[in-house]
Amino acid sequence: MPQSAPFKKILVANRGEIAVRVIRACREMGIPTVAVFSDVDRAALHVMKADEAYLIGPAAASESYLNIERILDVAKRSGADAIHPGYGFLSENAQFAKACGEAGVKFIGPPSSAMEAMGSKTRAREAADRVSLPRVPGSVRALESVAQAEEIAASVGYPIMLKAAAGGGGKGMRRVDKREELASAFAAAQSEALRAFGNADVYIEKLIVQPRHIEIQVLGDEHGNLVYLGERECSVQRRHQKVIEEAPSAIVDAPMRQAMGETAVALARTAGYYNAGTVEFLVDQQKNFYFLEMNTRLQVEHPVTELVTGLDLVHLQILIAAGARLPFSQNDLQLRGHAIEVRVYAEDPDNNFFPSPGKITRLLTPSGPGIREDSGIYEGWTVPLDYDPMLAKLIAYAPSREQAVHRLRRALNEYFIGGIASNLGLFQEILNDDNFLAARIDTGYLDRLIANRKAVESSMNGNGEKIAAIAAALMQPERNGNAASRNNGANGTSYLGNGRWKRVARQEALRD
Ligand code: MV4
Repeated sequence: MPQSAPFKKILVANRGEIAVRVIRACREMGIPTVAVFSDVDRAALHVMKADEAYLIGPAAASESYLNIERILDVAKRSGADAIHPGYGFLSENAQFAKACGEAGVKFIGPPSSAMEAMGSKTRAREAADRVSLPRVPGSVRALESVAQAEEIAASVGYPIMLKAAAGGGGKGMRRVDKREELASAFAAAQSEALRAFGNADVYIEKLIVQPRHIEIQVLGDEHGNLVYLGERECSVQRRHQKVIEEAPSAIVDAPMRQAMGETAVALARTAGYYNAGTVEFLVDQQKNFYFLEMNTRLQVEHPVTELVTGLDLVHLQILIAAGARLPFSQNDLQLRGHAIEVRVYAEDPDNNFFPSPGKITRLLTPSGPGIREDSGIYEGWTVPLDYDPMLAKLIAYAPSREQAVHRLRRALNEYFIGGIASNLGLFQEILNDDNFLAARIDTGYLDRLIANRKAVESSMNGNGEKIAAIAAALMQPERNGNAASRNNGANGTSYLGNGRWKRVARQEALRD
């Protein structure tokens, strides 16, 4: 801990659990915090946790959490000398980072030049080539004509992906299986990219079949020191929304970690990167890894890296932004244990994951050994429908993957959110699935699990609830005192397991 605080006051330009996470780090470092909030977030948790809070506008993010002028005005009025952007919103907006600098407020993140360099996928691929990194085969620059697209597609081989240079995170992607489909797909991808990003540039990548998504956390100071903090396995996702992340990945061994880590650091170095960043890779079934894109922010899933490295990434981000040198080198870093994070969303897995905002009438949160919960909610609060429906992250840490799974199952069993639907029940299913337990996961894993579950339901002709009740009654004698054999569904909707019904009934009886 430094003698004098690195900043006088930090403005947190975000909401929800990440704003609370940043405020906690500031409090630990003795730095006062300023929260900003929209009309619908007056009673939000981050507002209560900060030392001061300012209204910045209506619910629409474009008029509040994305409003650069309003946020910088609050920084000036409150006397904040640094801004932490969290993730999402303005966190990867190079213009915002620049505007902070011009207003004399330190942006806690990478330089705007590095954000710009990595914000364009084609520029990022050029950077990858400059330092000879393995990237997904395909075109480096934007395609200029159908003829050129056909030539490149033929040389890498079908199927291919057309991707928007300004895209990312799955937006503006299109799969093409054969030459006959290319011309029309190319035109459609261009107009889609223009509409979505204001930039029609499209490039080609070879399609990687059933890839894993594995990413490397990097951290650098403003003096040119850069390290990698191991990988995160993020393959369990749905519609480009990560659902479970873990560290380390079951398929990455020490040599592979080193190769991916050194690759990630080389890319960060060529972009003049500092502060926290993440280099994403696709990993094919032969464990070849390919650079995909770089995220120039602190990520949602940073806690799993914190747990296995023993570091506090937000503390480090703040110290780095104040000009400190990294307090360790690559050789000092050791990974220890296994961490698994689940993202708790206000959405209904039994209704096509439809968002389910509303009032939280009852909240029982897990704790105990090896459990961390990063949350932006509290009992009695109404989840607004205007933002991402992520409520909280639950993270289990244990010496091994198997023990982390057991710990996470136990914690999920303690978790109860009343009044709104959540995806808590889905995690019990995943954590009891043989493929997940054997770490046989790729980016299509969760879609297959959900499709499979739908097929089972329809084979029961809509009698699932009755069949479950009969099964539960039949199995009752063995189930008594055998918690491990229970198969719990979502809160209040059990597929099997009479014990769970009784418990939910007890909890519901407590409701207002
Ligand atoms: C791919 C791919 C297969 N081959 N690129 C989706 C998110 C975006 N960052 C890139 N994505 C993909 N790019 C090639 N050449 C498969 C995906 C992909 C994916 C990647 C990461 C995490 C989840 C995913 C889900 C579906 C597809």
